[in-house]
Amino acid sequence: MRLALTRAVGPAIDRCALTHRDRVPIDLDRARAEHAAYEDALREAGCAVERLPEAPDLPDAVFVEDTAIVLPSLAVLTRPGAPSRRRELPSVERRLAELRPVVRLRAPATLDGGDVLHAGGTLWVGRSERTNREGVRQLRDAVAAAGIEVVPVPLRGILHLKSAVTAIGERTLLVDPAHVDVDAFRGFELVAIDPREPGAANALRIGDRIVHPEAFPRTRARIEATGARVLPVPAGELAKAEGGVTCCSLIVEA
Ligand code: CIR
Repeated sequence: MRLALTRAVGPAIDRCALTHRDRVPIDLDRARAEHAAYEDALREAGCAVERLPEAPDLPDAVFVEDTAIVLPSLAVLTRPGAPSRRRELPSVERRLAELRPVVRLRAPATLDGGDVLHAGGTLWVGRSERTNREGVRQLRDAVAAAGIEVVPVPLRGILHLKSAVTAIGERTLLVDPAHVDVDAFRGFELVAIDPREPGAANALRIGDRIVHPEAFPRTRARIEATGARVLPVPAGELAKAEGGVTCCSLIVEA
């Protein structure tokens, strides 16, 4: 079974953390409708969707991806780079501890799950404003026993690594070369986003399906040209909170 852990969009979303975007009003009803459509896409991709407890006073709690790295043999609870987000962790830890042994990152480490791309048996970790050197080091220690390598990747002008690179196949990555040096990913087949669609590099691969924002049809055509099957979803309101499709779930192979 494949489980997708999500969390409802909370009423405080308007007070979300922002790094590379200006604050604009977020329509809560529309954001909730988008989130429901996203959860439907997760179900269509074969996931059982389970919501974590609501966290109405935590603006960014819908972006559950940042709180943990879930691997087959363990889960690593992160220490998000934005201090406002650390209160999201206890409810995630409680649920993950029922599913996997959980290892915690500790201060002074900071690391957001959005910076961690699991591809080709390696964890590629963005060195962003949210993820520091100690975060990379502690993650490397945590997964060494599982035989997983950790490779840091420099970023330019973007929140997280997975805002710029995501997996759309076993050995195929969707990339935005404006924000990451793609030479880091030699050995993968690289599909660049359409340059008229900034933000299109964040895709969520679940089995043979790719959940991807419907606002990027040109990039969708490039993904489909690889033979992948895309599930387009509305994602414009949560994008105003600097969130994408990977951010809103933790996928657990149960
Ligand atoms: C934040 O800045 O932390 C949130 N407003 C957005 C987090 C998006 N998460 C992700 O890309 N993994």
